[in-house]
Amino acid sequence: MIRLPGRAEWGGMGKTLAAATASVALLAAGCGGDEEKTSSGSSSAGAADSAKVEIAEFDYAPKTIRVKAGGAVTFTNGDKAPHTAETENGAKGAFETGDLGKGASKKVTFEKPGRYSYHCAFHRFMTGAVEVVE
Ligand SMILES: [Cu+2]
Repeated sequence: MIRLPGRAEWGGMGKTLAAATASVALLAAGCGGDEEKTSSGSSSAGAADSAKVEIAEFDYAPKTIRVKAGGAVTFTNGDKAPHTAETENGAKGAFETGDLGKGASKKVTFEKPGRYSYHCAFHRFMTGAVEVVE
């Protein structure tokens, strides 16, 4: 009979711990959802009709660029090394700038909303994304 309260106490603690873990998980899930809502909500308002991506030191800046549907992104290479910006073969909304030498630029128009991940054909570690919003 003396052990019973002890057991009950442990049971209670277990429950508390489980509840705490559950609420942490909920909190994390809630945060992710909110963040996504916030970013997509503010994205269309902040998106421009045209945007620029500068290529320098084997990187795209900014890494993710946002434009309105029907808008254009101009890719300009500031490196001595040639670069491209292109999607995977067969990707939805595929595009490619072709080889860009130093100082060269290419304007790409995006008609359909979506996220277009791209990379450099010569340097696969160079990656970026264009987000096209309504
Ligand atoms: Cu490159």
